[in-house]
Amino acid sequence: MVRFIHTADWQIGFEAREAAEIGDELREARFETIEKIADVALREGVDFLLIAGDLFESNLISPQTVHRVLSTLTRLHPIPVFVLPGNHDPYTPSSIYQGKAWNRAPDHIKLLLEPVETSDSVIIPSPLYQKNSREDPSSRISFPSDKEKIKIAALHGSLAIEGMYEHDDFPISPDVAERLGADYVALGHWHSTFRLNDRVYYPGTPEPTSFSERRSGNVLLVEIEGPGKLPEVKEIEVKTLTWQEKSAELRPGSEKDILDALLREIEDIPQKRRTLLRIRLTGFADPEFIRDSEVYLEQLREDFLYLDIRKEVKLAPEPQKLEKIAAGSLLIKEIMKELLNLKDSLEGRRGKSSDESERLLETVRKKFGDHPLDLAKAAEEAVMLLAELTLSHDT
Ligand SMILES: [Mn+2]
Repeated sequence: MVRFIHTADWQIGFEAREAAEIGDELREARFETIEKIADVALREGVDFLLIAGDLFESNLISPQTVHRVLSTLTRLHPIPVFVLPGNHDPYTPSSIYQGKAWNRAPDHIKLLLEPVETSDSVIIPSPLYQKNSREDPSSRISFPSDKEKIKIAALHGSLAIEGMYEHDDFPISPDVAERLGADYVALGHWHSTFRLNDRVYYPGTPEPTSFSERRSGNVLLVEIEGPGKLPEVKEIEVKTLTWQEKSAELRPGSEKDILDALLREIEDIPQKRRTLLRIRLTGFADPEFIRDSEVYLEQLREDFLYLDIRKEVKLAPEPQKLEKIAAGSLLIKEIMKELLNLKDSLEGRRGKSSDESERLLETVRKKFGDHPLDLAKAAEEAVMLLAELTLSHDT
């Protein structure tokens, strides 16, 4: 039986490009989080802690920072800590793992360059030696067939799932567990917790690094009864800060209701001082409303650790302006009329549009946006965009 914590992507020394002003707080939060990971490991009495790459943000981390990480990991003694070099901290001649600070690590902290064995398991790593590669890191390793131990592979890279990886980002074939005959494949690199199948997992980064992460902030507690048995994997939340994105699509005429609903949602967010909030406004609104909304949104700034307001709202032209534009060109007038008719008829009988309007709308959708479920909205947007294009062309 083996029981261990699988984690990765601690990114200690985090550069925090997305929220640079609070970089220090973000870097500090990571230390708070790794202390929590140590607490979990001690509380659960695990056999070892496995860090599957990118413990450090880069190979240029200060000796003081390295020392701080080592003192947290020293708390685990004598529980072994296995550290795999990832693409952020590859094992190069100038690697952080070849530096003086790291070399003072006590013996229970072990760099995974070669296979290691515990009483019931064998861990085969594929350490990274560079920042990018088209080679599958799992292609370099295999398990000895004579071992009657639980087989664990430690890899850092991107599962080669169509649309989810870059070709030079250490692509890992999704059949990795079957191919290696591994009981468990401990992956690192993706920042959200992700289960590919019973035997292949990403724990994700224990401390979020971006608004785009949907499922970060966890470590995995893995238990495997014996060779060939299915792992039992439990997700444990350890994050210190929360990155949240709230968005609303404004519609002319109902901007206020939409914004109010958004503000109520934001009001309900717990632990605001520990939250980074991004508000994204899209759609159309009149200029005065956009100015007013700024006042409301700015008031939120002091409640949150960090606030990023993204206004991607397009100005909604006044009806008179639309008429004026239409009067300026017969062609535009015709197109607008067509689109507005279409919008009206679609709003009148939602979901029962004729083949002809479906075809026209299909063209509109391809050109102007992706609203497969709301054809009337697509038509309306097309009118707005047409007006906008014509306006900017005029001036
Ligand atoms: Mn990585």
